[in-house]
Amino acid sequence: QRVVTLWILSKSSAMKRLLLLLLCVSIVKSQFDYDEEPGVGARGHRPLDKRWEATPTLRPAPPPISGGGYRARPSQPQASHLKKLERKAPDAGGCLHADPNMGVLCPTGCVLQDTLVKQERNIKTTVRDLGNEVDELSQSTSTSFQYVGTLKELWAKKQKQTIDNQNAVNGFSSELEKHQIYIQETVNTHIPNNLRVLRSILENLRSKIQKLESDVSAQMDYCRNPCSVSCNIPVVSGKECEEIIRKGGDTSEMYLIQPEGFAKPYKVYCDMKTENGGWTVIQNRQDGSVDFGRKWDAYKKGFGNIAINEDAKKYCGLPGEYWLGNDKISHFTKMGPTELLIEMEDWKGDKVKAHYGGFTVQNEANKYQISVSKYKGTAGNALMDGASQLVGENRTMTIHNGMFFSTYDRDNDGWVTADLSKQCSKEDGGGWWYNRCHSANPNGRYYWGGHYSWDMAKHGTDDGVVWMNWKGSWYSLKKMSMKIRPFFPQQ
Ligand SMILES: [Ca+2]
Repeated sequence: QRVVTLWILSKSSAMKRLLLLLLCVSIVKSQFDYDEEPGVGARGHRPLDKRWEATPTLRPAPPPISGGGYRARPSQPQASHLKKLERKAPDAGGCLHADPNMGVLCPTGCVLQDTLVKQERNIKTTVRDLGNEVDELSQSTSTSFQYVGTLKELWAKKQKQTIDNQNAVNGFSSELEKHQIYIQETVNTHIPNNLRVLRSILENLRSKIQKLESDVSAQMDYCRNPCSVSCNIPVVSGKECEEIIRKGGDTSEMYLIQPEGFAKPYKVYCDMKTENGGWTVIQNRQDGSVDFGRKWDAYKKGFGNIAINEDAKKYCGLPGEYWLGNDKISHFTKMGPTELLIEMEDWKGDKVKAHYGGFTVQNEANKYQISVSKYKGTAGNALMDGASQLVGENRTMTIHNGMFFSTYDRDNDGWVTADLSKQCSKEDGGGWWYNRCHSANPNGRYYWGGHYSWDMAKHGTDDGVVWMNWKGSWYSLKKMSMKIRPFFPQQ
């Protein structure tokens, strides 16, 4: 079949050119497939342009902090009436007429004849008179006939007029009838249907409006005392959540802590249930209520809402969206060996986690350099191994371990180019330990619903709340949280 196709193609020079063009396109396409189509296929990594750039070298992660720590915790037709004329038979008798032309006289008929002749004269006169009368009568009759004829004509005209009128009336009536039927059908069928549809739309809108109104009033109530959220902070405190749980604070809520050597006590959300509790939450995403595209200083000090009120409870039992702050995180991890638990959830409710037995963040002078170790979990080891979808240097340039912290106003990332406008934090939406650029982007932009695409992103890059090793570049997670705890031997 291919031979035949080629033979047909070779018959036409225009087709030849088309074939060549297709070949070229497929060659170019396969090159892009290998080396990532710019814009559309942009992912966590930024492929190297070998003409100008040298292969980046991985920055070594600082050694883990050792020492200190805790010991193990315990759907019809009209008929014509024509009359036939009757004929009477002449009388049979014995007399003959007086007139010889009319036959033989009977023997006793002479007297009868005279009488008849006399009578005949009288009769003739009478007949003449009668004839006159008949003439007169017939004259008057013909006048009558004429009159009758005229009357008949008039009547016929009148009748015709009547029939015409009747026809017109009938025609008009049937027209009216049609209209009436149409109107009735419309009224009986369409209007109730339309009314029903409109009514249901109205009901629907009404319930939506009611819901919105109640949401608005609930929000108004909430906003009336925005920060004096009646959160009773528990009396029990400690240098972090682990110490609090050891002191008997076993509900997950907001506590006040003061780590050793830290200038002031601060509020933090403690998770006292997950994997035996004692976790100090340092990062939390759950509804997109807080903007994570912030500057260096904001990331240094921390931002967001530590905790929110749980319905009908006096204490803040639910975490808010926040970033604890790089200074606090750094200080915490330097008190002793620290472990990091990253939990995430997609929009269907599936959950995975990444646990790092070792987690250290250097101080600001050292650009909050990150070090993670001892991975175990179900999310995939993005921080240490890079994106599992990539290979070679494209993968290694997405490793976060050993990277400095970057924000859009301070570029410390692993993307070193002559073009200073190229910055991971600017393109990927948050403050983070970007390399060139990421396999994990927990502080990225929050996309409602999960799937998003390059044309929705501000810079065409995968700037969502991403963990590539689990959901790839173009899926933004519903929930993501990072919590830390002093590392201690488990029982
Ligand atoms: Ca850079």
